[in-house]
Amino acid sequence: MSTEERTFIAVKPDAVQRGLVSKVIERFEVRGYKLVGIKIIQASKELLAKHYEEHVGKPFYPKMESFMSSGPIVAMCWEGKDVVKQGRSMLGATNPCSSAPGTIRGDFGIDLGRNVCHGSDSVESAKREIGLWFKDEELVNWTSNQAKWLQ
Ligand code: FUP
Repeated sequence: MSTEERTFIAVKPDAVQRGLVSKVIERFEVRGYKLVGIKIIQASKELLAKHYEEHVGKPFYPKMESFMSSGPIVAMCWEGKDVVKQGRSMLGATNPCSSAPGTIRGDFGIDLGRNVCHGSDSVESAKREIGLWFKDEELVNWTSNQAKWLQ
């Protein structure tokens, strides 16, 4: 297991349907982060309930569950310096109406539900979410020469 910080980033069904997967990947790649896990997955209600455990039971949950299970999600694990915090700032505010231009949600998001992507909000949640979406053997430890310039 790498000692580098890792985060969980998911491209949500709206963005997969709209052909925005490569845009999200590109932003993390050009920022110098390292992709250590990626897969396309149709999320079950059980997985979503674990992922969004703090929101289960809230009024908006059924609509969000239906949206998040409406099509495939691209689940990714990215690694690098301060990637959890930087990843959140690259995503932008949760509601695309308030996310700054230049952020992923600010550039591509439609509304609070269809907000393109998810990113872990702390190192703790990142560990929990990576464990939910990936098996250990699906994460690859590799050395990027580019990363040497970014430490
Ligand atoms: P984030 O950490 O940015 O994913 O934001 P939250 O944990 O606050 O919300 C998780 C997801 O719930 C958001 F991506 C959008 C959705 N949501 C709604 O659809 N309606 C709400 O009122 C609040 C959140």
